[in-house]
Amino acid sequence: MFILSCFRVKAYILTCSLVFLQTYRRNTMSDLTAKIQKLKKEKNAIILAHNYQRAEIQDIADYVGDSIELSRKAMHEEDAKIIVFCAVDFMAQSAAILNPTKKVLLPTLGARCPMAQMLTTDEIKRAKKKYPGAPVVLYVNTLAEAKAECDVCCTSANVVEVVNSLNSETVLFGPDRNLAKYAAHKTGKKVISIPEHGFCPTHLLFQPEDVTVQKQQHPKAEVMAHPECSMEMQKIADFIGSTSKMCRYAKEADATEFIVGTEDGILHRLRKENPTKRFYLAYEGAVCPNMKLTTLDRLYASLKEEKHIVKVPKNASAKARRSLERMFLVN
Ligand code: CIZ
Ligand code: SF4
Repeated sequence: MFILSCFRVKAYILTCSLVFLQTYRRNTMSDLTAKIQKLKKEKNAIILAHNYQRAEIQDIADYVGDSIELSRKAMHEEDAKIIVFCAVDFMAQSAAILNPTKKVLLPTLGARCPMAQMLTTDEIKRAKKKYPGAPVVLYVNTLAEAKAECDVCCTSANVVEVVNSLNSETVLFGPDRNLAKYAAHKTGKKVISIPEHGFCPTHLLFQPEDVTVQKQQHPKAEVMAHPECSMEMQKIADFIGSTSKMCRYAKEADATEFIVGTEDGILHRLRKENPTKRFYLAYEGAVCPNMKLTTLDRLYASLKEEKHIVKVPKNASAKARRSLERMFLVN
């Protein structure tokens, strides 16, 4: 009896501590949110957030979207003096390239996309020599110097249209080999990956076996997969598309349950936009650590100290801009 009482007292203390911590965290978060909102007005800034950002960052943002939606938003922004880009390096770079009169801030310097680092300019030059005349299409997940070496950029939302727009049956494509295979499958063209094995470490985590387990628990759920996933994952998916396309598909589909094969941040948006539908991550660990580096604290510090300003070397910027603009002409 005595032991049971002690156990209950301990459990009670633990519950109280957890409630206290949660309330403290909520209060801190709402304090920070209010401070960010105030600073944003004072500094005439807008906040753009990628679909893979933390829920609280998405909630405070003026606009949430995928890389092409955010690039368009940044490009057409007229009023704001500062654009705080809550995402990873290459996306903020695109904003700085497309709207050079604005101060573009990346809240966390270390927020780098590992896939974007996988393709060097030397590798592109070598591939061009090996396949003379073949146009080079680069996923926007590349650094400005690489974009400067290509003919046109694309995103996962418009890759098929971009590859189809080229008057060539052979296309060099980098850095994501899965997106290259997806493009080849959809267009019937020969799409050569540069480098041969570029990949997204987060999307690589999805395995068809995990989907099988999820399917047993949610037999009516449809499977959505990102084209950065392996071909095995793409083969078992009911729908393959970018995050913006997944959002549209989930809204319009008759299905009410979905197993989602992309980074976990998208669940927040999917659930917010479809409160009556259910979404399950195909693999619980599919979290991009780089996207999650941006926290409310860092966003606040970024706005307050106006750091870290995204700077792109002039020469690379002008050429990369041309590759991005060509993409916008297609779609
Ligand atoms: O294009 C993007 O924003 C990325 C990296 C993923 C997606 O499909 O939205
Ligand atoms: Fe890069 Fe993959 Fe993270 Fe997107 S999810 S930023 S492609 S590592």
